[in-house]
Amino acid sequence: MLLRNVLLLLLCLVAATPRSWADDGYRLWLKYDKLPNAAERQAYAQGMQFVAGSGATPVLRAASAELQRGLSGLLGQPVPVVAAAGSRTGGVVLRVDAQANAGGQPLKPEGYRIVKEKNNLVITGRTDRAVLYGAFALLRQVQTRQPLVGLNLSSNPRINFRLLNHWDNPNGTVERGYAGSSIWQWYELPERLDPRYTDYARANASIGINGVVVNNVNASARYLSAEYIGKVAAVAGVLRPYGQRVYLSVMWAAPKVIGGLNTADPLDPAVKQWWTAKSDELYKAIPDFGGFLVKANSEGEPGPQDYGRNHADGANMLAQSLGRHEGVVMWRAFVYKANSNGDRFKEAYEEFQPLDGKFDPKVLVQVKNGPIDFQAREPFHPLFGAMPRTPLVLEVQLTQEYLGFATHLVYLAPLIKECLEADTYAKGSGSTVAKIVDGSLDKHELSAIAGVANIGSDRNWTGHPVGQANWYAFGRLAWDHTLSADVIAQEWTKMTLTTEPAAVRTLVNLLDQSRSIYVRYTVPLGLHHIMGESIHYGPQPWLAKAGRPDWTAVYYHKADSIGLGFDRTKGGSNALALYRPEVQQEWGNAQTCPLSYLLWFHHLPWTQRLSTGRTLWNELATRYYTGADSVLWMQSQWAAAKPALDPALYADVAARLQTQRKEALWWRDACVLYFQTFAKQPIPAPFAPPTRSLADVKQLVQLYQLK
Ligand code: BDP
Repeated sequence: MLLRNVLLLLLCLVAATPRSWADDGYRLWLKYDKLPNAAERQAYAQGMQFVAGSGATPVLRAASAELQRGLSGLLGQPVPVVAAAGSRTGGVVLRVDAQANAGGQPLKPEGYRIVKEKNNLVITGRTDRAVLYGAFALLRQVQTRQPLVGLNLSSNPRINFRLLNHWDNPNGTVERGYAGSSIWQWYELPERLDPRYTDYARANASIGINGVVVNNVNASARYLSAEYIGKVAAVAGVLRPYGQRVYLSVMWAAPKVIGGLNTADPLDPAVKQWWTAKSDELYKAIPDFGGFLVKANSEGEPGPQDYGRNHADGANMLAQSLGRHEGVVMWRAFVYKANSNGDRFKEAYEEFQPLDGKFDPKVLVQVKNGPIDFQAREPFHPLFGAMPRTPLVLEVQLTQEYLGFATHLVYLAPLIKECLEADTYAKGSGSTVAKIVDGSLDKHELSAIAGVANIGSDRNWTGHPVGQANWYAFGRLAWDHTLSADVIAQEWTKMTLTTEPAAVRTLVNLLDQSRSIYVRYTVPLGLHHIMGESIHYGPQPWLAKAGRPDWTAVYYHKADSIGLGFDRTKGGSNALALYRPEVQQEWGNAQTCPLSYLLWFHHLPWTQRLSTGRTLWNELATRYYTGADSVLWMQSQWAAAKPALDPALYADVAARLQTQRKEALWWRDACVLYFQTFAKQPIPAPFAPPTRSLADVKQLVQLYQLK
């Protein structure tokens, strides 16, 4: 009796206790918490009483399991999975249909359609993967609280290969990773499969990512050993039901390092044979292996040039080694010669553009969004629009190497969109980077986009909770680059943070502004590459000596007593000549060049009057000051949303914003005080000069360089 009473009491206590654990961010945007409004839940539940049509393949089983999990959570009642709908109606039906189409147009293999049919919601597509994407799209509708009445939703991906690139090493470190260590536990694989791999795969599938390069582009040959192929195959097995293939970054010299050959010359028959055998071995273990990513003859990595061959020789040999297998080779164009004394801006173009038309049909060339290296703002890479006969992969960086690590809140969709929407004029006006990347401009079958992952072993995956928005936004843009940064921010906010309308508006505005604010207090007016040496954190505009001249800051900003900026017009390095005349015309003239790119292309006098009415010096100082003060505005916006936010999550971001403010001041003071030594002008009113000296700030920065 006593025991029964105690048990009863315990039960009551459990039932009465409000959810007491903090939101640790692990569930990302797939939270599936019960919708707050009972009438709304009721309305959804009427048409979602069961999930049917799931049994046939692992992918369909994954889709129905996700729907069951998601809908049960959101609607607060069990939603059973049944084998077939039979005569029942009022449920969600999954259907693979080889004839599936939308509005009379055949769907692409991964495109889906959700339509009402006899009181059921039918998710259809030509493949099970299409249905999986449709399932997540339906969940998104409910998560973002869209009405289902009259729902007729269809969507095709615009880009074929939508990949995350992990810069993860075999020892568990992540190059430029700021969210803990690697999620891949290589030492435990293949025997133990961390449950986290499945949650990772679910998250990727929910945004349409269909491929994962598991290892760093500065690759270890170890991944190509029989032992590691077994480990990679185990990971592939977890990702497969979620529509994702694995790819490997390869080390060019692998035939020497692990193959016992004395050369890695792509034209050497023994080398070719080695790669062919290796590809066969890979496909035996991983029948849907995606292919290779290669960083060659770049930053000290080996490559075909070591043998007097060019990038096409290397890429083509590797592509041919894939033989009858389905995979592709993504060959990176991130190269800049050793001992450059010209303009690094031009180097990738000079090496790759002449190779257009010389690549095997299975090769794609992977190009970073800008010509230097993932700076907070770059003009689009001039290779876009200059290699019409080669499919180009757009590579963007989600990990915030140059954007404040996991400390600064920076929503990256505006950066990615800026590049995608840039007009190359390759085939007249409207030849955007997006149309080059999705293959539509030059009629390529293959198309791909890659995001350097910001994911690690941190419980919340990305370190900064808002880093999750960048993973999310990348996937959504990879699927459909016409979506706006704002719409994506709304989706993510509602799914991840809150659906309370006023808070959503505040938070979305905060996300939308965050990248331009970061640019303002770090690299305004087109300054670039003035960050801390090697770790790439904090300001170091005075950096004048490094391993190479183009690793310094002074190489890029060229401050002197006359003015500031890199002259890339005809009178300077003439890098502008790599762009089409329309672009040259706009950017080549300091009067018409957008202020955001001004110092990328012009060396202007401190006293030059800009379109804002201020002189260059005054505008520069104004931007540093207003940029740093905008972080106060960011703090106030975050605080305004507090009542709608999980308390632990609120506190986490609020604390990071304090660091961000501190470091924005640090950037401001470092840059205005340093550039003032050249401009020799006062800080313009109404701003007060920094209270610390340049020497003070330098000392701070030096600390970060200490090992
Ligand atoms: C640079 C990173 C370096 C990468 C390189 C790359 O600093 O760690 O290896 O890019 O993309 O931005 O290969």
